[in-house]
Amino acid sequence: MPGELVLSYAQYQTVFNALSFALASMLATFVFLLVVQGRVLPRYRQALVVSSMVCLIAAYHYYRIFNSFTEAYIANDAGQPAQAGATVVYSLVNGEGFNEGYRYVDWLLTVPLLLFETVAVLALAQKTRKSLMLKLIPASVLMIVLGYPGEIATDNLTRGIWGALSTIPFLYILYVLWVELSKSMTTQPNQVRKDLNGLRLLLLATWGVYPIAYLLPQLGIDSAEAFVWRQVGYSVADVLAKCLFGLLIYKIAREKSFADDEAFAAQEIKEAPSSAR
Ligand code: RET
Repeated sequence: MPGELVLSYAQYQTVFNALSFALASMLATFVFLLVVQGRVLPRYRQALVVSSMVCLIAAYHYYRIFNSFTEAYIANDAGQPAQAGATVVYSLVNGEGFNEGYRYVDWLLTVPLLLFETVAVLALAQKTRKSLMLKLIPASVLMIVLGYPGEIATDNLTRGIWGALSTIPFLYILYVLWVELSKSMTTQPNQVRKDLNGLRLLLLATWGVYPIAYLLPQLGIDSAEAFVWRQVGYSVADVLAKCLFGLLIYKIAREKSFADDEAFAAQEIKEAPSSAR
């Protein structure tokens, strides 16, 4: 049972700080992506709006996850000041379990939106876009819905079975995205092509962290350690997959705006100090 987890002072602080870091990153990126809307052509703005929505949705969920964590674990020496290195341990308060469900609800909303923004920034023909979304969105919902029963399972066999089922749509999404991004790369300007390649690698590297973090309990790692590293893994991967990814989408949208419209590029370059180009 997760209720039996006991965290050391350092383990508690590690999770606390990882969640706090993720919350701050989501809020800051949300504001940034809203403010820079006018720095790209209108046809790319939807990708940026969706990207900032992803960060706001995630910020809300990180706030809930953070509260759920601090309410679920209390110091066993409540009342005395905690000190680094002291033998303070934190255990779950009965009945106030840590809710892992927030992450899955978050992914259920943000993963389809992330896929949408990726396809939107490519500015493909309407028909191609639609057929891509029809493949990617159901697959992403399936991936998350199949992962959840395993995440809250208390035995490794159940966890493994749901994890394996969830991996099928996961691999399908990566395959479709890889092929589509490669196809559209051939028709893009040079710098955009480089950035799309970066986007592709970032996607592969960060999305790959989720199944690994999920697998930790299966690898025979102590359950408190597995819990801590899973929280850190999911949080860092979320910051990369949402914030860094959103910033890269902005960079691509801006480069494509410049390539599409010389007058816009000239205007922007005239107004911006060289450091902001
Ligand atoms: C689960 C269950 C185990 C198997 C796999 C998983 C994949 C999860 C992924 C989540 C991606 C989330 C993102 C969120 C950012 O907003 C569900 C952990 C394959 C890939 C990108």
